[in-house]
Amino acid sequence: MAYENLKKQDKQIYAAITGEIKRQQEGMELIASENYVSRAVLEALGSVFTNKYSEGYPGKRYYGGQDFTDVVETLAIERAKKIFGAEHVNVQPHSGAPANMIAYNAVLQPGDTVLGMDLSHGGHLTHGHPLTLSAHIYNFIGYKTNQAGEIDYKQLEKLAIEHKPKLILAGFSAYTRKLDYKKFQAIAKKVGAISMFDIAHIAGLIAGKAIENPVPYFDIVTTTTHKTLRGPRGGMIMCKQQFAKAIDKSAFPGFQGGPHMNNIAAKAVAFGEALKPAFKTYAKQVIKNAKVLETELRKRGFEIKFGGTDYHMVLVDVFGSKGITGKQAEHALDEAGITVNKNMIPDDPRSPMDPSGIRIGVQAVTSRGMKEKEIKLIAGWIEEIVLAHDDKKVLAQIKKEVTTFCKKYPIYPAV
Ligand code: DSN
Repeated sequence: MAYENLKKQDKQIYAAITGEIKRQQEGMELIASENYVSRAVLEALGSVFTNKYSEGYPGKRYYGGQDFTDVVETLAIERAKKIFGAEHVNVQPHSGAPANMIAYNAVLQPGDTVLGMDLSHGGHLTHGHPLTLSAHIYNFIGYKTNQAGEIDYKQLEKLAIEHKPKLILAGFSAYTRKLDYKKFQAIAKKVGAISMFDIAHIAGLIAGKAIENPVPYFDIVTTTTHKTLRGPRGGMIMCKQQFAKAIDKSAFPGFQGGPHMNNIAAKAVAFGEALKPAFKTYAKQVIKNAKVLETELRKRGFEIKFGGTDYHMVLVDVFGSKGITGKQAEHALDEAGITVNKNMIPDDPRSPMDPSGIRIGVQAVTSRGMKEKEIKLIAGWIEEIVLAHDDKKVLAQIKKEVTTFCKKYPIYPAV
């Protein structure tokens, strides 16, 4: 990638960007929420659309000069509708947290009750964690997983009947099992609640038809566009027609100002990619790779939470399995060139800053072309690193091996 102007004008930022390119090329990226966008997506992101204000929606803007913004936003919407079969799509949310806030604001009044999944059981911060703004405005009640590690639908139903929530929220950032859409929907219907699913982690698996599409089942579906969906950093909301006006009004003028049209152009490009047959192959390979990782780690004595994975990631109890904390494991893996994040496990006896688990996702390495054979090697490295977590020499040696290996799978060749 050429950055000639930047190189001349701003050496510090140029150095940081080229350093980051090198880091991404040479490192093994296993954070479950990251991916590599295509060059075409990068070009759209870096386009002149960043210069343009376009408050409003296609055909109904507050400023002039919208000939081409309307083209890209309409294409993004139409492509998203085609991928997910959505009745209505809003592509303006800047990211996942604002998308959720916009959705809440569209259908809730301050003080309304929401049932959301507990963070330590695999939910997400924006689904009711006390430190978030939404938790200050709405009354969140958390549901959990059962002993078998699956969503406890009985508890969910009991809580729904007891608390009569206005909204029941599904979605997860670490939970790895398939959701029973019909059961979830039936509980929402029984108590007259609106149903919402935050599919941020699994949007690409749905787009690639590797798992069933939940969009027809739920009233509102929010997502980010940059995880398994492999688009630019951003958010999106899909909903049934009856919520369309409320969602659009809540996004603008309710919550955001001008949409980031360079980002929306990049979303449109990524959605175009997700509609191609190659994306189906990718999504299926992601799940195959995650299954191999689960099996290989289990063979090596790691406990996989939730009883396994149906998606792109596994949650591993490193403290329970190997006696090192999630933070220690994250640091040791980092030193050896493998990036993951420490993560709470259900009912974690440890703290969020030094929890028992690590979360490992394979969607980014799958984008680099890694398959079952490579995943087995990765599992072997993870074991070696965890066992030798205190030994700097061993970690440095593994880093050399990981770097050499990653260079064989270039993310952006010939930078
Ligand atoms: N940070 C994202 C994740 O890692 O799941 C979502 O908040």
